[in-house]
Amino acid sequence: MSKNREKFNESLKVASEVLKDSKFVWIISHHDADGLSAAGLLAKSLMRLGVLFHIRILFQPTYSIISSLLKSESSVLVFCDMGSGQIDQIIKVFKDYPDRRRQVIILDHHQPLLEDFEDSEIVHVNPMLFGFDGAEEISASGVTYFVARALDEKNKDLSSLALVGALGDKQDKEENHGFYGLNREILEDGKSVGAIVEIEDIRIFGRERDPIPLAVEYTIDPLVPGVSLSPETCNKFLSGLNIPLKKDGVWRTISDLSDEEKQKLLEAIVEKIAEKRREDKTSIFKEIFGKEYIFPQESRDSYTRNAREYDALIASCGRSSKNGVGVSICLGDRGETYKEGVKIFNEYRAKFARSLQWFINNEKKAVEQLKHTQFIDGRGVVDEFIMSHLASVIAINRLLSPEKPLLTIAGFSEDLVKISGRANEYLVKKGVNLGLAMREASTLINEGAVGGGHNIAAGAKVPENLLEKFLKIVDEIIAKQLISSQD
Ligand SMILES: [Mn+2]
Repeated sequence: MSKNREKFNESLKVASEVLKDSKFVWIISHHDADGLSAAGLLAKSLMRLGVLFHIRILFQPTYSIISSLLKSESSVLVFCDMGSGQIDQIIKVFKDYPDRRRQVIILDHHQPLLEDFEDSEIVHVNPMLFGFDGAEEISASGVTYFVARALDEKNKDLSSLALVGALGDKQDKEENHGFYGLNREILEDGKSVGAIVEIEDIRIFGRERDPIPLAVEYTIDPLVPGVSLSPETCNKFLSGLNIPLKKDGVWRTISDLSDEEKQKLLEAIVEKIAEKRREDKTSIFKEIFGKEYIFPQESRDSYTRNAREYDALIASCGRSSKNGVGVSICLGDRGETYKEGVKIFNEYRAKFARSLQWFINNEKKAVEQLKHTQFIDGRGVVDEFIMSHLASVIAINRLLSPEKPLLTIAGFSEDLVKISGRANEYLVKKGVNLGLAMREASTLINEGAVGGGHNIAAGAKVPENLLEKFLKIVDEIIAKQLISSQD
């Protein structure tokens, strides 16, 4: 489908006009970094309009949640980062309860369930309807940003939040970790009003703020084998480089280093990764060097000054079930709530580092091999939200064989387990579609299992007593996908 910008703009205009005329708006959004930034961005633009709002952060909207939300007094409901996959449920509630018909706006970038339907009370804003790539070039925060910009050009300063959301959904897909398409347009807006500065540098967490040893120790994207996660080995590694780590008794940061010193550090890191991964150094270099996005209005010591750190901060709030803190930070709180967010982030970071260390120490024992898949059972060791994050970090750093999809298992509720699946581009090319496999396996075992997602990343929730059966069926389905794509 070719890109139709005009149609996309029309849908933005309709949404913005509905918002302008409203008195009270319910914002319903997702609990990940993209969802939290989208909610904050919309709330901020409504505040500027003088429109009252209420925010509810969800994991997934079900029929009963949608139905109870539509019961509320408010005349307008906005779904952010969700809704396109639940349009059938919204229409069903409208049909089942005609008195609950309300004006609904959907600001989403996921695959739409229904593209053609007639209902003037649903404004569907999704760039995928108009030929744009919702997986890589625009997030829900980006869609929300375009609505905010249609409301008032002055909202261009909110472009920074839109990029935080895009990073939350891993949309820095250009080779140098930059943005393309609609996200790039948002970036240009941000630059034009001085809200965003784009630079190229070593991509190490805390580059403007943290003492160098701390920054290097906590680097996990990419992970520096034998250096990250351990203060002792990290200090040893750094002292071998002969780079002064303090100036006048004060810790230096990555951004304080001279070009020569940076080069030295960069080469040493690439060397360390190359020892473990046996990949060519140019491609490793490309992983660790690239675009950074700075928000100059934020103070130098704040996590919210760097887009990637902002993303990590609010994502940790979502993963720790502290959505309110995440949204408040997006709304601009840099006082007490911000401090609470930093505390949550530090606790999360330490917990995550322990889980990653657990995996690295136990790799052989932790990973079980099936014929066409491999899985890690983290029940009782790693909690649900950390487990799916861990699956991503394992995949990014290629810590396991790329020849088989990885499934991770974590406890979810009393009798349900949560399964996260990660494939890679190589497997997708060979015919693997994890989303389909998870959905099919859930349908086959029936009895309370649900699953689905994208070809490369998917998830399922399965009754604990059927886990073994589920894994076996997924393995068989993957085998079939591999064979049928060879024909
Ligand atoms: Mn999203």
